[in-house]
Amino acid sequence: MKGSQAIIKSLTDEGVDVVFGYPGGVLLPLYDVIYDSDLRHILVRHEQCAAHAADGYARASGEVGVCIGTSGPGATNLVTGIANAYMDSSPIVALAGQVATPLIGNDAFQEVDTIGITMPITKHSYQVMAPSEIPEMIKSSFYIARSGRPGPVVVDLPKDVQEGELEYSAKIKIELPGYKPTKKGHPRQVERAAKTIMNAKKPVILAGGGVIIADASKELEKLSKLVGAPVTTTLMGKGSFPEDNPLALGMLGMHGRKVSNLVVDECDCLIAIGCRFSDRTTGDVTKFAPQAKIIHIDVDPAEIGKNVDIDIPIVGDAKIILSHLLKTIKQTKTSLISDWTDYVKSFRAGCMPRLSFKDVPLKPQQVIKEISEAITDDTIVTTDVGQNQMWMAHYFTRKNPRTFISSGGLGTMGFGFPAAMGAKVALPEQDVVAVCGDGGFLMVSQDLATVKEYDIPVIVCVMDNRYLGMVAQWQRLFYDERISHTHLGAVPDFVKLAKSFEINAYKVERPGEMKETLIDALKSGEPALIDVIIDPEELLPMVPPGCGLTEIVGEYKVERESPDEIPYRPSAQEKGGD
Ligand SMILES: Cc1ncc(C[n+]2csc(CCOP(=O)(O)OP(=O)(O)O)c2C)c(N)n1
Repeated sequence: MKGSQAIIKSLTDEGVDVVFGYPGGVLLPLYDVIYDSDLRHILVRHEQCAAHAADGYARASGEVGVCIGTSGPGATNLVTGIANAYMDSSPIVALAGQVATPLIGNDAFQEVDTIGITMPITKHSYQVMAPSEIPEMIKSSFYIARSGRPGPVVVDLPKDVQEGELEYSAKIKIELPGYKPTKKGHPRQVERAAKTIMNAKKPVILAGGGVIIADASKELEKLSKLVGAPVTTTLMGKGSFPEDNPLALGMLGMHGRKVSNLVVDECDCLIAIGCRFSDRTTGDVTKFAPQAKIIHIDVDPAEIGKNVDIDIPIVGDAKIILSHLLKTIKQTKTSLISDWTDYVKSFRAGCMPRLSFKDVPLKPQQVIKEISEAITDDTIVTTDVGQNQMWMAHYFTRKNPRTFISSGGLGTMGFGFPAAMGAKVALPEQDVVAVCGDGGFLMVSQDLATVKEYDIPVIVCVMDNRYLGMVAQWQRLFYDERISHTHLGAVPDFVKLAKSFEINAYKVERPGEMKETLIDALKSGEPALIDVIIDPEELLPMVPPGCGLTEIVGEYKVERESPDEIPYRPSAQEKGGD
């Protein structure tokens, strides 16, 4: 068969039934095969949206998402989405067209060095130089993208390789010397961790996105219950632990919940699972969890000790390691439920943020409260980047994994809407709502055409403050309120913009309107945009860059109980355990 046919066959053999793409000259052979294949191709209106949609598809479903872009500008337009997937460990395969092999290196029309550009932001990249390499390279790409710590893989496809002939054999053996992700944690390390947890008086769990990727939420809940440890999460870990559990503290870090930041400051044992201790999570690392022994469970050995010194590293799959840890702790038969748990629960109850406001323009807290009332626990919510994202991370609560999708590591404005599109394509039975800022949404608004043409009923809520809100917030707090180039002005009218794409659109301005409008929009079964006019002056409390987690500025005063007031918790040994 032809190389282009082998590409499609390899994709369908991997179980791919949908791709997000945008064609071009060097992709003509591939698109000619797509024309009458069973593969569903969604023509986005910008390649960046193809990559984000593939990423949203992957995060919602746990399956590899696929995007396609042509050589040169098509490939460079994919780059932001690839980097975004890389930073957040999301499994996507990006197929990029390339000029014909004899032209590579000639600065041919629409030639860029896609492999060179994407090498630092991919888990792996392949340039296919002969048609016969296609089946193995595509199979390997999917294996690499989804195994170990997931991530993006680029496959660079020269035009003549797509046109050439090969013998396709269904029996493909992949050989990846040196790539053997560790799954089981080292038993001695697991034992050491179990002992440390048993001896801790004030344990806390920090759950990252790795818990969701490893499908380890049940094990996480069991561990929290067994040892009485409260759970805080990173942005990526939101949804890994039900936030209605009295031991759920919410997000940690720069824009985290006060209770999380103070409890991590006080804990004597931090069990970090599937997280990478980003600066947004830790604040000043020299002040991070100063009293704690830190246990770090992660599938990627490169993360151990990268940002924070670790006392007990355990490399492997979070689900497998947590099961092992649970078994080891249970064998000691010591009750670990402690006064610390009660203390944290009451501290948490005293720190719950206020969400009800009657103000006009609307307070984002009120909007988020109404969004929460309009949706179910299964609704997938994506966010964009900026204040809208941090408000959602801070005030909005989630119970289930894979229901909160946000751009964590790269912080990519323009992610929320196309990611929602991808999530909806992956899971059409689930409601999908994107919460975006006005600046970020405008970066990708052309893809309203895509959701219209393909009837992808996502609801976009534009938090319309006419500012690049998060940057303006920093200008207000740290640059003497000198609002330099962050005011967006009066255009566009988002309702008119949506209507020009024949998308249903609503404006929300008063308390009570958001809930009703969102319920109606979801019921309609059609894509919709809700333009939510919010207070442009609203600030979220935060830890200034370079400060420790307790140095919160903004709305809250830091009122810390003295550590002496924390009830004493006898160690396992003192209780007669081992
Ligand atoms: C592509 C990109 N460009 C610039 C930034 C820097 N940045 C971070 S937040 C932000 C403001 C976002 O404004 P908006 O989308 O209106 O959301 P808001 O903060 O008002 O909720 C900017 C410019 C970014 N994160 N991504």
